[in-house]
Amino acid sequence: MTDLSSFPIASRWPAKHPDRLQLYSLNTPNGVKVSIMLEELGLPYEAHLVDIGKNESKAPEFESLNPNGKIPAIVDPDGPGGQPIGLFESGAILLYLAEKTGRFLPKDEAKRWETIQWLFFQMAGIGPMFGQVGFFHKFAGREYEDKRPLQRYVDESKRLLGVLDRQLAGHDWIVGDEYTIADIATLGWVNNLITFYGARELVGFDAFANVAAWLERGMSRPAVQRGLKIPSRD
Ligand SMILES: N[C@@H](CCC(=O)N[C@@H](CS)C(=O)NCC(=O)O)C(=O)O
Repeated sequence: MTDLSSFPIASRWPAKHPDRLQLYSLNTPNGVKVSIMLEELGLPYEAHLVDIGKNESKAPEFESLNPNGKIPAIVDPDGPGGQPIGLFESGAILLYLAEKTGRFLPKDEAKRWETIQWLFFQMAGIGPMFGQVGFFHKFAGREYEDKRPLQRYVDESKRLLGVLDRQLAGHDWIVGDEYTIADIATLGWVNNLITFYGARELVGFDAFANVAAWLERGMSRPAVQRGLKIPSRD
């Protein structure tokens, strides 16, 4: 029986199956990257809901795993050398799971780096910029009289969608014919922008035909549909 007692997070969110990978998350655009990946892989895992609306990601037990106080985070009882490992930052977790399983990261060296490049594009560009659109369009920032911050992030998001649209021209997935962690990282964010954030018209989404077709392709994957709901509040 695996012992997770060296991870304080397991005292607040106890494992029913300590031999399975433990996911601490919520089904936000960053959270679902990991649940989609785990669903795609079919790895046994246990999902724990961390309610960021109740500041649970700032609890000392959570911050003992992620000092940055944000979901998602994991503990894999079967980490390197068979020893447990804790990880945070969704991009790092996707890379870890891809390397562990040999899936969703191309074997070809050049394609592998291309995938990592587009994963970083999501982490450094799409996520932060779309997130600001959410803040200024849907959440507290909506009330701000000065609309320039909203406009800045809308313009930047449109620009990023244009970059993605050109990259997707002529093929099904971000780095070509292979579905990779770059797609897994990006699908939830694009979906969230036009659904939960209600920014479809604001960013002129329908002008990005390649992105729209790619999103539809991604959303038709059963693992993506399942991952988008894990872990949910209800
Ligand atoms: N770069 C981080 C970002 C994680 C992140 O921003 N998570 C949000 C939810 S999408 C969060 O936990 N927010 C709660 C808070 O900031 O208190 C990652 O990709 O893992």
